[in-house]
Amino acid sequence: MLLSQSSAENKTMKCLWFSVLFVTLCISSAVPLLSEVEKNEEDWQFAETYLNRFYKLEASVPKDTTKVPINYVSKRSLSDKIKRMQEFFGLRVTGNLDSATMEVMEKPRCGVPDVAEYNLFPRKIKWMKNNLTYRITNYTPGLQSDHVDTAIWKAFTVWSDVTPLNFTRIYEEKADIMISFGGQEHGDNYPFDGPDGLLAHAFPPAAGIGGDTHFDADETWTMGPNGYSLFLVAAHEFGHALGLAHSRDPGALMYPTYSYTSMDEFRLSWDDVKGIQALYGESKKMLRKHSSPQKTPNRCSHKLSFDAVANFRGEMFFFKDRFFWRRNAQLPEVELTLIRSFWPKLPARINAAYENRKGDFLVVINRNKYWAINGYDIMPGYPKYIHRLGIPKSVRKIDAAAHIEETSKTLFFAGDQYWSYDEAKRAMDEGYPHLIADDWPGISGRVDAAFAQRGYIYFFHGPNEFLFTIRQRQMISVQRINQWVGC
Ligand SMILES: [Ca+2]
Ligand SMILES: [Ca+2]
Ligand SMILES: [Zn+2]
Ligand SMILES: [Zn+2]
Repeated sequence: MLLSQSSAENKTMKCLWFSVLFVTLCISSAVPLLSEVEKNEEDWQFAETYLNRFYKLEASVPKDTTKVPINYVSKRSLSDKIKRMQEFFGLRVTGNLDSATMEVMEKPRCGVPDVAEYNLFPRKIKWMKNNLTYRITNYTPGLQSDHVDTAIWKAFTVWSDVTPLNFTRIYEEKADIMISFGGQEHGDNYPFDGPDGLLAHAFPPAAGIGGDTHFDADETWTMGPNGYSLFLVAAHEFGHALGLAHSRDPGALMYPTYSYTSMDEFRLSWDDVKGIQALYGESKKMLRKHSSPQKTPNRCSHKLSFDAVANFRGEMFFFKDRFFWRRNAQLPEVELTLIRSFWPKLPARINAAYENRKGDFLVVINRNKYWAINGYDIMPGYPKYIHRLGIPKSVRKIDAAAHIEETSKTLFFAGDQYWSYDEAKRAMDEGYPHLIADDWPGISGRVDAAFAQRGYIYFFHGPNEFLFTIRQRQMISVQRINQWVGC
């Protein structure tokens, strides 16, 4: 299976080295990502990345970057870039991410990774003082003023917690960071665009307009998951106001696209902390425990382990911490994505997952609850408790799950035991649990993740993967898991 995947990858790679005009020939076999028609968050993120990489439209900004705000972009403002890209390829110019456009985008993206970054600050631009002032000059109708004050203050503490920076609010005269809500043209010749699209922008550190941060007054600003979290967008914008550019780390606050986390759950990533400390140094203050930075998993780490592994609609998903890697045989790059950017309502982490192919849904399990997912949607009625499947209530956490298509059985692993659930009969098989070690000789104790395919079952434990035949229960190979995620 691995062999056929890599030969498909090789073919794709070769296509890429021909001129762009041949791209359409190579992509005819490209499989749709998650579903045939809908173009959603993932597609838009993908397109945004593509356009920034291949259509360096930001290059048209003036040399003096302190006079140019950094836009926080979501969907609509991409449409102009898409139009230019469609013109170039002789596609129908719609400004929409239609299938033909997506297909063309899918190819070039694979072959030229990591070229143009979002680096809008070629020089180190920073404040030459650690005590900065801010002023909130107006409010937005949708959000109570004390909520705005809280969100803004919390957003500053994100950065003051990890640096020697102090932020003091003032109520009159000019502050270093002037904060305002404005709709459309709001006085700086960088108009906003109504709901969605541009959300906010901030000017890099400098006198005058430098550091100033503007929020689009036409957005639905909130303190929670609906609309846009003012706290999250403000924390991101203040990163720019302090001199940070965008990050390519999908776990970073300074990643260019918006993905919801609650104010209480929020933590900076190591990438953000490294970035800001490179400018201002470390904090002398005690790091608050909950604010210690989060790491983004490294696919090449010798200590890499997976939380859960599942197939879904022909792609493989490897869950790790807040993220998953997605492996598609047609795409040479294995992409790392935040779980929440796909499924904002899921818990931040997943313990086990499996595909129910007949039902065409993915089941993800966190502790003793499970969710059924169809594409980007959580199916109604979830989460449910695993005890409803017949697993004893004493089991508080499922470690791994694997669905065997041929027999319609789903195996649930917890500790050193496992259960076999008959999906056709919707009942637990008699005689379970069994000890994992009894039935799968060579596996001692628990497993991190498992998945089954074409008569084989893969167990993951720490950095190793154990491959068994399902019928004979015979171990065939042991391998490092890094190869699955492109290392
Ligand atoms: Ca907008
Ligand atoms: Ca697991
Ligand atoms: Zn930004
Ligand atoms: Zn502005």
